[in-house]
Amino acid sequence: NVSDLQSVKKYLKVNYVKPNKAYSGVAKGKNVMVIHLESFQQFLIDYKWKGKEVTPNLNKLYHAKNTLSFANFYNQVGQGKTSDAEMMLENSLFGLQSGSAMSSYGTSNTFESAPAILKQQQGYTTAVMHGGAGSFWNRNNAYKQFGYDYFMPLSYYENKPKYYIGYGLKDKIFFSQSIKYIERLPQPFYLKLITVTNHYPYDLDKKNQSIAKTETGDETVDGYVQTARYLDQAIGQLMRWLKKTGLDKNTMLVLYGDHYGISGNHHKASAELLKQDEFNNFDNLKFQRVPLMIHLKGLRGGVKKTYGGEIDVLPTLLNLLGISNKGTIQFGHDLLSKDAPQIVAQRNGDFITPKYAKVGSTYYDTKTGQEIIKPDKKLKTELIALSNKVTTQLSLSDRVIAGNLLRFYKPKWFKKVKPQDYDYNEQKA
Ligand code: GP9
Ligand code: MN
Repeated sequence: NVSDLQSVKKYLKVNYVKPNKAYSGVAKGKNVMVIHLESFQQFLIDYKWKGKEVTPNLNKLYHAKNTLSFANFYNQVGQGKTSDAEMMLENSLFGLQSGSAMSSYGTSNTFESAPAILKQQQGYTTAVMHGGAGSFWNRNNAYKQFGYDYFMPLSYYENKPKYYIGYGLKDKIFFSQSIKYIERLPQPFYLKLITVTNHYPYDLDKKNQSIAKTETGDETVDGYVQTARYLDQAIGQLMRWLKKTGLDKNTMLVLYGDHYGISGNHHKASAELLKQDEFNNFDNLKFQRVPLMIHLKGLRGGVKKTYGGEIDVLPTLLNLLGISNKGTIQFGHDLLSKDAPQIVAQRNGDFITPKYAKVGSTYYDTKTGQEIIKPDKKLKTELIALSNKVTTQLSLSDRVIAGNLLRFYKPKWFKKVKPQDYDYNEQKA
């Protein structure tokens, strides 16, 4: 009820951090192109296999002087996987403890999402393109609640058996067919492109394999570098097109990995990939790092060490776009803020900070990776406080979603999104 919303508001007010002024509005009025890198982990950046970079295009982008890159950026998804990542990026709300928030609440809940904010505040046209089924993760309904003007799923694309693998069109085909839609989008636009080829089980047709499989002997792991390479090439192709058309000059690219590609069931193979003797639960926590890169002509970039996660993307972007998130129901913080709290929650209550980490009931020293066996009283209190902070944050976010609390939230500057205003007309255009 309304009083639940009051407690959430109070919590967010107390924990608010001021965004970094030096970056406020530096991307104002620019197009925003969010590229969802399916199952793409941070360790792939600069990773070499048999002497060759696996992802040369993304590596170049990662190190470019006009790219803000985050070396300690974590995925925070739960069972909702891709949809949890989307939920966090669009709303700065966590996915749920079990199931998918987008599936369970995406049809009926009120949201105050990125596309609606950008539309209302700065006249953006908003769209999602994805070479997979529109109903997957309930996107066709949830995007209406988020206020997306357009959603182009698979039905908008020419499909042939050889174009398609796993969950959708192969990324290169998806991007090249998306061009005609991107060209027609009124600017400024906020566009999300959801890739899918780098998805378990990492199958790829021979013709598109341009790097050898790894040799851990773990079947579910060894194809990963091949599909990651393919995704990288697709990105390279898209970036060349952006440059050719000049769109790169007024478009901010935001690339992020949604979640792990190699699950915690493959410790042995993971150790081998990382050339480590062992791979423990703490290594697996660090394995949850995914890339976040924000690229724009003229942007003052660099590789940032700040600890953060998917929940923080929206506040960071809004600041870059010159939109204040003060008073909003967002659980993340501007990653560029000097006061960023740097406590990264995992959906199960595990966490990592620059100093400490928790997996299950075990605490670790983040710097050394050593277990903290017998913390003194002061440290123990500090660790428990961190742990409580994480659980509070998660459970308040859960309350917002399970209680549909945003329906009570009526700031002067925001008009409630009406899903019936949108019709994605799932037919070939
Ligand atoms: C399918 C895709 C996959 O449309 O987004 O979702 P995932 O299995 O990664 O959650
Ligand atoms: Mn995914």
